[in-house]
Parts: sequence; structure tokens; C-alpha cells
Amino acid sequence: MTAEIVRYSVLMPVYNEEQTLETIVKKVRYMDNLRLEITPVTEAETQEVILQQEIIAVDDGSADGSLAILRRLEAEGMLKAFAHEKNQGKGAAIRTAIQHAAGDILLIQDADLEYDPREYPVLLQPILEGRAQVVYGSRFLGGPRKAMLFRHMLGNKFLTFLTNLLYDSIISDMETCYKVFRREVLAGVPLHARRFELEPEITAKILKRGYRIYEVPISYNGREYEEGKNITWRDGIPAIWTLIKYRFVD
Ligand SMILES: Nc1nc2c(ncn2[C@@H]2O[C@H](COP(=O)(O)OP(=O)(O)OP(=O)(O)O)[C@@H](O)[C@H]2O)c(=O)[nH]1
Ligand SMILES: [Mg+2]
Repeated sequence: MTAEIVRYSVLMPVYNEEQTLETIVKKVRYMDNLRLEITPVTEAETQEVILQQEIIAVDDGSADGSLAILRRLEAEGMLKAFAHEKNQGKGAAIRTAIQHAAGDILLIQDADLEYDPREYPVLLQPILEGRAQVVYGSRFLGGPRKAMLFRHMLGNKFLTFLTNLLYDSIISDMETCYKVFRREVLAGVPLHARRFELEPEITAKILKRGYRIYEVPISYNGREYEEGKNITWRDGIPAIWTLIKYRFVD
């Protein structure tokens, strides 16, 4: 049995992450050359797939040592690094990463340690088996997790509820970082978001194009504000506006 080779790109936005950057990159590199047994949805036989990885890291104008770390890891052959001269936001960093990604499948990976790369097999399998073109890892489907704050849970549930209401879906976690796409899905989608509105923008536009989002449970290890957590209720307002706007325009 010869194994099929599939290439996937890990898109990593980086802004002032010198504390966690090298560790997360190493964790991601362990997921290179993954051998997975899959059973395509239309077939009875099991097949073997080898997942070859590239990491596309984009430094978003960090003020700390993140870019120097990326350059060193790039010299060691661990990743490809790109840099924004000025800080533009997570959305802009991911859009830059998409432009440089060569894989058949694109997977978003934050550079903090809230999400665990050991879950890549679970995230990739539905796409490899032809059950989905878009997979989201959900923090609300019973996976192990450090409890998030009640107000963060409410914010997440509200934005997800609004997504479902406006785009006729039943996903459980719109704001998850773990979003995985076949590259064709994103090829035809214009993206404008610069900051955290990229999550609602991508979600709105793929739902509007008729893709069904396939969700799998993932774990979550949310960081504390002392550890660099940034998100606040203020980030919810552009998300609400983004969800409403793209219901009517593209
Ligand atoms: N906060 C922030 N993150 C950015 C920016 N540009 C790129 N990023 C990266 O985007 C990813 C997500 O940012 P986070 O600040 O962790 O956002 P989050 O996980 O939604 O929220 P917290 O972890 O609660 O702060 C990380 O890998 C950041 O390094 C930016 O301008 N601001
Ligand atoms: Mg984070």
C-alpha cells in the first residue's frame, strides 16, 4: 500500500509572543510527516496518508524579540517567516500568511499555548476523508478544557448565536482559533479584516457560499491576563458589526 502525500500549511500570526513562540513552533513541528489511517467517505478500504507540513509565520510588527526568534527558527529550517513592518492586527497577519501558503489544506495556529497541535489529526481527518471542506475545532463540544471566565463564555456564545441566526447554521464556536480549510475554499473569498474581525468575516463568507462547517471537539487552555491575554468585551463590537455587514455585502 503506497501512502498518499498531502501538504498542509500552518498559518501562524505572531505579535509579541517571545515567551511561547519557540515552544509552540516545536510542538507544531512534531506534527510534520504525520501518518494517518483514513477511510474516505465513499470507500470501504482504509488508506494511509502522510501529512507534510510547512509553517508560514507572520510577525505582525512585534516590539519584543519575536522576529529575531522567527529568523533563527527559519535559518534552522523550521518555518518560513514573513514580517509586517508595523503592527496591523491578527487578521492582516493571517491574510499575509494565506498569500504565501502552498499547502492543499490551510490550518490557523495562534502562537500562544491556548490550543494544542497534538489535535491536528482530529482536525484534518474530516477533510482528508472527504467529509468536509472546512473544519472548526470547538471548545464547546465536551473536550477537556480549563474553565474560561463566565463573561468570556457569554461573549463567545453570543457571537456564535448571532452567526447561527444570520447564516442559518448550528456551529458551537465561531471564535475558535482552530479553523481548517481546503485551499480552494479560501481562494475565492475576498478578506478585508485587519484585526480580530477576521474570525467572523471568514465564517460569514464561507457559510454564505454554502459550505457546511464540520466541527470536532478540541481542548482549550486559555491563558490569563497576566500571561498576556488581550481579548476584552470591546473586541465583541466589531465582531457583531462584521457579522451583520457581511450578511448583506461581500
Ligand atoms: N493581540 C494581537 N494578536 C495578534 C496581532 N497580530 C497577530 N496576533 C497573533 O494572533 C494570535 C491571537 O492573538 P491573541 O491575542 O492570542 O488573541 P485571542 O486568543 O483571541 O485572545 P487572548 O489569548 O485572550 O489574548 C496570536 O498568535 C497573536 O500573536 C495583534 O495585532 N494583536
Ligand atoms: Mg490567544
